[in-house]
Amino acid sequence: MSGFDHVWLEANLATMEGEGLGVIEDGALAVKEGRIAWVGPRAALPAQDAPVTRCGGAWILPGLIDCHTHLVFGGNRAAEFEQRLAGATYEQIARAGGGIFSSVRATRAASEEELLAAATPRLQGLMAEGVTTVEIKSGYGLDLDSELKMLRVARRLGAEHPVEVVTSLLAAHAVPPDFPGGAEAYTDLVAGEILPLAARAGLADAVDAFCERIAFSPAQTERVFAAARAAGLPVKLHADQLSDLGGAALAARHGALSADHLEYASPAGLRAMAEAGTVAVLLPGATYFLREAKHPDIAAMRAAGVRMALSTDMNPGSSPARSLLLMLNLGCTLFRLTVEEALRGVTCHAAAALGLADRGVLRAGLRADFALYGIGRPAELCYWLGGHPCLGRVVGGR
Ligand code: DI6
Ligand code: FE
Repeated sequence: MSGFDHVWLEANLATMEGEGLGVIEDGALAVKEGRIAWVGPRAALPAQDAPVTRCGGAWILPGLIDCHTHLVFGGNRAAEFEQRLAGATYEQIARAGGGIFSSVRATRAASEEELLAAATPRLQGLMAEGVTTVEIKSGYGLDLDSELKMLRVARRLGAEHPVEVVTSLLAAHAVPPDFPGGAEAYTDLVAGEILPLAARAGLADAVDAFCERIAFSPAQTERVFAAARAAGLPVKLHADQLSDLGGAALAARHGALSADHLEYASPAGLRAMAEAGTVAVLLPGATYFLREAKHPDIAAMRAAGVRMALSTDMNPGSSPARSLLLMLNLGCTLFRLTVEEALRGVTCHAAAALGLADRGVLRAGLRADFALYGIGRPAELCYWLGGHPCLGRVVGGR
């Protein structure tokens, strides 16, 4: 008799293992001590006497992973949305001291409790869709105390909810407008002080930066990455979102886990990413919300063999997207991803974008993180615009 803790039966499984979606119809999945202990066709399930959940033909997928969010922030930017509707551009608003800086002011002014209260429903909305792992970035503090405050809030969100939170320090998100010495001096502060202290406090799992004309140059980004390496932290990059600064190749050169956005990335940059194993994180919510006409070069990504992940980029300025399922639809509709690409983008490839080898696939030995959906076929997850087909989630076997 196999000593499982719990078994799910009468489910169709999209394991994401091997070719296609790794579908097992009429499958079974068994869990022991927080890990998947067995997965396969029900007919092959070993004799066992664990408690059973009958799924009535529901589909089970690996728990969804939102691998790029800025979901901790003060205030919101609905007023700027109105300005943009009246004709202002995102870059104009940013250069006039709005944009990221209005969120910085609101985030600095907010207490840890206030940030936590504002972020909680955003996180819960993702969880209700079947998300079991969420990456959360800092980047609206832009000073030591406020960046650490954001990361502490992210850690508390993970501790207080049945979801795994992974943090990225994004102190190099924007140069504070009033900063003496400008971008160079602020880069010194990030690389010399904020990053080492965040690392020492155990608050950052990775380091991110925004390499862009309105943010940090490639040389400044490299200094931040050098500090990350010294602190033993992996890196990722907001790369080539608004212009081609060679961010994709820079990320690849530094062995980044991911390079994200990539609207303007060159085919050569994408090839460098494929060689380095750097995942391309696609953020169609930002493309859509900014009405960006330039789309990431999916054909070049396919040709290069870059793994593609898909994420909300949930943030108050460029992608107030609170639904990862909606991003599946946008990824397919705007970028012409296949259903398989989109679903891998929020499971196994999203796990790779976070450097997590223990999830994203339904496989014995991995974390028992999965979600159940009341759908007839996996394509439904990409097809509906809105709606909540998620019937339940299991995180770490619970
Ligand atoms: N790129 C983005 O799309 C977000 N940050 C970044 O580096 C936008 C952040 C914001 O507008 O608040
Ligand atoms: Fe972002």
